[in-house]
Amino acid sequence: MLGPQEKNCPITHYRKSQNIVQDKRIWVTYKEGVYDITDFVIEHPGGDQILLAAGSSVEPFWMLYAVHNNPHVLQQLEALRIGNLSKQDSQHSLENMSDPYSSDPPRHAVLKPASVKPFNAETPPFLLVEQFITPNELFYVRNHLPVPQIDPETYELEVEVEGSNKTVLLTLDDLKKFPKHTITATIMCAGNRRSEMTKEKPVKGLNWGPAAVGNATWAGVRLRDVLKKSGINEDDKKWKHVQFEGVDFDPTGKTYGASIPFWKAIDKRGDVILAYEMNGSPIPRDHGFPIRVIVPGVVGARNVKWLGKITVSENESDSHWQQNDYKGFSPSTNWDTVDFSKSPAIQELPVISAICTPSANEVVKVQDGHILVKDLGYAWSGGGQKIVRVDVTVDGGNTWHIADLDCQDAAEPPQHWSWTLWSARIPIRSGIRNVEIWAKAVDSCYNTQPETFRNIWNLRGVLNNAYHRVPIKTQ
Ligand SMILES: Nc1nc2c(c(=O)[nH]1)N[C@H]1C(S)=C(S)[C@@H](COP(=O)(O)O)O[C@H]1N2
Ligand SMILES: [Mo]
Repeated sequence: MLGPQEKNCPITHYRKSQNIVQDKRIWVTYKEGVYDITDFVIEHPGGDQILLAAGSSVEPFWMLYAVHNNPHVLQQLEALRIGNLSKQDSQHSLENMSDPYSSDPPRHAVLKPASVKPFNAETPPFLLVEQFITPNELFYVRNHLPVPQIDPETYELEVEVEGSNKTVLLTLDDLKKFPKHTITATIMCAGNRRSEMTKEKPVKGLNWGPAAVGNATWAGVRLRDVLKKSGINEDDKKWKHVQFEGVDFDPTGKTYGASIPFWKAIDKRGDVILAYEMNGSPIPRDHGFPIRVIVPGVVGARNVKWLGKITVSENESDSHWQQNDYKGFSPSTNWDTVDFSKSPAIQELPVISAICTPSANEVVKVQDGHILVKDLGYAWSGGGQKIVRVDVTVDGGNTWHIADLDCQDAAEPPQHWSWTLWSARIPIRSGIRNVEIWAKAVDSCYNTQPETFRNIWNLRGVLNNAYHRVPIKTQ
């Protein structure tokens, strides 16, 4: 086997740029094989997750990032094999492995997973638009790592003010002593509707349909109150960001993390809460039990679950998910040219809508020359903007019909955090059997959706807000 000096090597020598300086070889093992992945890493500057396994077996990492454990990757790896472990060594590595997902919670059977380990699943679209408030057990789940097991009796949230040597520890009881604040807010994954963008040109990421989104009533304490109690002066210009860390972690001990701008965290009207309830119940384990930050109007990724630590800082979170993911790029940026440091992290999401029923190729009845679609879809805009109109067409935009906004919160912008559910009665010319319904929404800033994915395509498949188009058959 390879000596210990190689074992300690590689990660620190890796440079994430075009001019990689690589003075040591990087190897991993898989089952009994030993593989030299140095050239692979140099040629794939984005594919750095394999580096987590450098110097050891990739199996524990593939148990975490199960998407990489597929025939295509195995084939690539096979080409890099440089030797074999002794029988004893490979037996040893297998015995030391246990499934980090074995204590994940049970899930409702209607949540059809896009990936199981980590668990990711969206609500069936037709159920999504049945209710203004998405029931907890149907709410989409987006986990990057195993669900941590947290004992609420011993749980403590750490609040750090950078540079002050001061940390405050708050138990669940301490938190519940702050005034309770309740908001209804939509949470949406940046990758919602990615499956449509990827048809334009392949993108990397989970193949979400239109239902990686949900609307819930969240109750907890205002982040603003907790920060002020921790000695933060809201007018102090020094503070630029508030960072959050979950207690879910990868095999190197790195936790999930993200940050939001300080103004959003401290603003009276920002409504950021440390939530302990979701729709009147303790937050379910999949959604962040016992405490999760809810940042209304802001992309799902910043709504950190299983919150362990808050840091008030001059800097953004340095986590992978803040720095090297969840950012938008030009349609011409590819994996060779992408520079994550050049794009800002996504915060407020742009206006979006989706048709949830009928589904593609469903047969819809024509009555009195119209199709009547109840609970057709949802529309939402980030930044607390409200939906002011949803337009629908079945003739490629020659004529637009204004949808009925059936369900909408009374809150005014920029504190309108919930989605709008809408329906429409659309005239259909007689004899036409195949039609495509298109929908687009307009928000209270008069921002609207782009017509196609062509000019908003981005390599990570985020911000998928082109007109939603659903082909149906009429009868
Ligand atoms: N600690 C932690 N927080 C997290 C995540 C995670 O993996 N770990 N996923 C984020 C992402 S990308 C999204 S879209 C939302 C999903 O929230 P949900 O699972 O409650 O729907 O949680 C965010 N918060
Ligand atoms: Mo997400």
